[in-house]
This record gives sequence, structure tokens and C-alpha cells, in this order.
Amino acid sequence: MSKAARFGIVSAGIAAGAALIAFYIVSYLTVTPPVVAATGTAPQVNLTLQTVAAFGHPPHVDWVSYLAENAHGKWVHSTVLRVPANSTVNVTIYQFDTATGLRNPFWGRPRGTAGGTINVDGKTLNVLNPDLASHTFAIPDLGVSVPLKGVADDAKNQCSVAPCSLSEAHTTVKFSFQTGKPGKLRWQCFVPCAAGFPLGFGGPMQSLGWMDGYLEVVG
Ligand SMILES: [Cu+2]
Repeated sequence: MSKAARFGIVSAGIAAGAALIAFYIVSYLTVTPPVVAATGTAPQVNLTLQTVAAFGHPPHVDWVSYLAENAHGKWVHSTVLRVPANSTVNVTIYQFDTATGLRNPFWGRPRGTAGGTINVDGKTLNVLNPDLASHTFAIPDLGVSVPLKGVADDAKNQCSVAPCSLSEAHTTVKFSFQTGKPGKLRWQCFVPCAAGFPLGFGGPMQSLGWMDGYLEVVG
């Protein structure tokens, strides 16, 4: 192969790599999921979420994800949540995914919730067996961390396309936490739930709108 041909191939490779990086950065900066506001009035509001094993739609049919319910009862593919400052947020999470398990059993204990507890399918718990966790809902800045119990692997009628309906296999997790001053906080899942990615932490686990989100605390 001539020097010119080799140079051409290498240049094309570098250009393709640069284009991919540019695409990644531009989509990271421009793709912003819609804001879903909590319902009710401060200082008592409600937030309803669901987790799904597979979104079931483009652009990532098989990615695990959170969804949020808006004031009209419609499920929105978003993790950008708006809540009032200095309020109690009553959270309900319908969990449709099966368990992955926690790498660190520390996360099996709910933290930062009212009473230090969570309610799972009607039962109040102060710890969840780490092997049963499917996802976590954590807001590090508020010290909130909640493990979400997964659906049994052999459960009948499992959901495969979002939004899932309550007639499909799920667990229901309820808890409350307190917001403080206004600010934009990060929240995320800490379970390595991204199947098919290195260590389970790529793809949806590092993407806004899937397993990462913002909590917009407004005054
Ligand atoms: Cu997760």
C-alpha cells in the first residue's frame, strides 16, 4: 500500500473518531428530558415514578430506565423532577424490573427517608436484602438512598415495554423525604443495572433520562 493510501486511511479513521466524539458531546449537551413536576401543594407533594427493565422504544429499545408520571397521569420518559423547597416529598415507585443485587450491602439500608424506613408492598422495612435490589433511588446531596425491591425472576406477566401498567408484575415502594433550600441536585441509581455494559455501569447508568436525573428544588 502506498504512503498516500495509508495516510488516507488513517486520516479517515481519525475523522470518524472525532465525529463520534463530537456527536457524543453535542447530544450530551442538548438532549434534555422534559421536566416533570411533583403534584400537590407545598409543603406536601407527591412524586410517582416507575422503573422498567427495557424501555421498548428507540433510541435504546433494551435500555433499563426510570419514567415519571405527570400531573395528568401520563408517563413521561424523564428523570428531571421538580419539587418545592422545604417540603415533604411523598414518593411512590412502581418497580417492574427484576433484581440485579447490590455490589455494596451498605445500600440495602434506606437512608434519609422519614423514619429511616421504606414501605414495600404495604410492609414497613428498615433494610432490604441486598440481593433483592433492582435499582436504587439516591439523592446524595440530601443523604437520601432507597433500595428498590425487584420483581421475582419467575414472576408471571412481566413488563417488557414502557410505560408498564399496574396489571403487570411489580413491587410498590413508598417513602418520604424532606427537601431543603432551592437548588439543582443530581440523583441516580447505584445498582450496576446496565446489562451488556462494562461492570453494568455504562449506557443507561450514565445517561440523563434513564438511570440518572436532576431534582430541581424550587423556592
Ligand atoms: Cu438502575
